[in-house]
Amino acid sequence: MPQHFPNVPVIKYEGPKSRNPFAFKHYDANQKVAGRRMKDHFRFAAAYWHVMRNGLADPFGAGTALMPWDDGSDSLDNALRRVPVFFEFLEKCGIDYYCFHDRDVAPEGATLKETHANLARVVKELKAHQKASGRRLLWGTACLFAHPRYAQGAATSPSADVFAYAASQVRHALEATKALGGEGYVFWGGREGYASLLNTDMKRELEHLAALLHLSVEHARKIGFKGQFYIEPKPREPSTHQYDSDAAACLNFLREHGLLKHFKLNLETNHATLAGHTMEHEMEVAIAAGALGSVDANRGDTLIGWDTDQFPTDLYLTTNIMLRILKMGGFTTGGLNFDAKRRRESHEPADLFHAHIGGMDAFARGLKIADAIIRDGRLDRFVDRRYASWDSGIGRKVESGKVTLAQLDAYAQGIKPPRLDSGRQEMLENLINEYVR
Ligand code: XLS
Ligand code: NI
Ligand code: NI
Repeated sequence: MPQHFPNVPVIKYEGPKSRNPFAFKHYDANQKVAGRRMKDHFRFAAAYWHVMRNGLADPFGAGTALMPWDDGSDSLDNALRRVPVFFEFLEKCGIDYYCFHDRDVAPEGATLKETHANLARVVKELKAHQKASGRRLLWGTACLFAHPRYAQGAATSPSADVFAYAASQVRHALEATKALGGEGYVFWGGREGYASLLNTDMKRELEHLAALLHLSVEHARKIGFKGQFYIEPKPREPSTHQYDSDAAACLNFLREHGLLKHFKLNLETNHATLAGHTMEHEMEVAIAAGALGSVDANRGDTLIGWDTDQFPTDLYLTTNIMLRILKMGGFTTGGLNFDAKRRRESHEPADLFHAHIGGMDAFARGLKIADAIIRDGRLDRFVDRRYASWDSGIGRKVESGKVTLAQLDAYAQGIKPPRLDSGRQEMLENLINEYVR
């Protein structure tokens, strides 16, 4: 293996007593939990844009990240040199999957044709490294937000020519994803939204967004791409108002435009919190619609309120996520993609490893805790009992659509005033705390 991270060993599981910062304390890839190996529960992925391309700049200052393998240029050679570094990272960290945007891996050329040729060249390199290392592509996507041409949107731009450019990019990103055996393709809205309604025809923009998604689905069918399509909700940043603001808004949009059978959601924790929801809330909304596909694993900082994309280390968060993934029966095409970056102060290459190790260990604990809570059964039993009045009698009749409003009126007038049992929130919080330790 080449040595771009000479001071970092291959990360191994050493158990909870280990004090080695370059070891997993809880993530033991092949250990079985709830009948499945940990690695198969999580299907961890690393994000090319954060690991390789995030220089750790913020709105007030330049990047700080040390990347000795990168000459800082936007050349194709530099892009090709990054590939082996990334795969060395994946292998040392024991991460099986990755995700990328077209522009993370390959630079924009002087013409659109050259841009596509650059991508094709880097895809060749990625393919060779996937083959040599056994790593796989969880999903690909097109960056339809960084270039100034997309300043007013991509599919929702007022310019039809910009729409055509976006379509061209999606076509090539989709074909690259297929060539790499990608298991999914993501649409994150980027700048699909608006800053002012004074200059915006919202209905028309939304129809154009749906048109791009339909065209992409059709093209996927034509080229034989069998991967899952996802939409990734996010409420604001960069646009003031993003059309894909949260899970419910995305599901409504997909339903309205006849796209729900082709798409699932890729939910990101920091986007959920920016939308004023919890990740658990967003997951419940998606699961109820049979549309939870994949997760961008990170967390925000309530004291800052941006998409800070921090690594997930909170055990309540990972427990809550894993409770829902277990109940859903696990991922199929999706996985846990660390859409997360180090803090600007953590600028050394070794910090990439500390960050991912921490996220993986936090999810391993979340999985073990969630499994223990499910096996304990009290939480599920409590919820079942809370809704028991719907299992028979009048509740059952309502649920099966066998009652009229007049019959309910007659029923209500014939019973004693209803009394409620306690919701026992605090008792249940205590129950969770029996396991989160
Ligand atoms: C940005 C998004 C982005 C998507 C992929 O906030 O999270 O990184 O995951 O375009
Ligand atoms: Ni994301
Ligand atoms: Ni994000």
